[in-house]
Amino acid sequence: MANENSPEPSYTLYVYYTRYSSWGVRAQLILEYFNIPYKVQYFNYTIPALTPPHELTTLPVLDVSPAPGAIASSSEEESPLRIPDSLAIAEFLADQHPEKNLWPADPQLRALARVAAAQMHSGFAALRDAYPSNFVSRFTGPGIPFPEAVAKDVAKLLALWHRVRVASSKRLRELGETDQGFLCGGFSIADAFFWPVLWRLRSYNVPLAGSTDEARKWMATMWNHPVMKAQGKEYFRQARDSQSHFGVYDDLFKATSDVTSGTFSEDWVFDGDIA
Ligand SMILES: N[C@@H](CCC(=O)N[C@@H](CS)C(=O)NCC(=O)O)C(=O)O
Repeated sequence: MANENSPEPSYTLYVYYTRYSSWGVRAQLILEYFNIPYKVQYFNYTIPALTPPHELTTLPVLDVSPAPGAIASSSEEESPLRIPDSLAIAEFLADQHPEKNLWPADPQLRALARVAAAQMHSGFAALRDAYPSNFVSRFTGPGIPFPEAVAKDVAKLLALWHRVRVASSKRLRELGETDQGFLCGGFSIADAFFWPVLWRLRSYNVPLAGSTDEARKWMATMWNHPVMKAQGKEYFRQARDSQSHFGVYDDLFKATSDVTSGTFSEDWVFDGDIA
């Protein structure tokens, strides 16, 4: 907690417009959910004036400036700590704010959450490649590709959410703790890591027929939570600014006659299915 004796460092998040972001949005959601103050600068690599400077090679990047009053003896020491990876950002914030439990406090739940986040961080390549993150856009129709590798990733994802929810509910019962319905009970880094995947399922009208009640309840918990709803509003706010447009993603199926391209309404509600 910030106080006179331990002033907080200040955070600046550099990200592509988060309405399309699959990595940076995780860091932003963690900052937002846990109410950690930060500044944000959005970039757009399709508009020359809005591309990130060369020293920001991959985004997201979190710059951590020393707390006011921290004395540095040279300009080099005054430069911010630069963290260019969403998982490393999440871990740093968890270390920096232990009282906020960015990871679950219980070691067993924490292990479940870490495994889930690690799987998302390094897996699901077919799903990610096929369906770029795009919060506002809605694509429907038989022309949306659903190759076997993507179907396998979707099945794996739904099974992972089911498995983690079942194991967490059991552990929370053993501990006598309230289950808030997130992957490991309370919202954690693990949930943030899957947030942009939820949009992918929504944007590309992915069938959820293989999902269990547990997996669907988790999806509903995410979609219906006020913080995630507020973030949704932020993505629509970005969409009203032409500087945020990545035409390449919005026009993905421009040449495909059996895909209808549109946008979601801001008050869309998850009712257990996407379509
Ligand atoms: N593992 C990284 C992946 C970041 C990533 O691939 N970022 C993309 C944008 S969403 C990027 O900057 N790509 C440009 C590049 O790799 O040069 C993370 O989690 O932060």
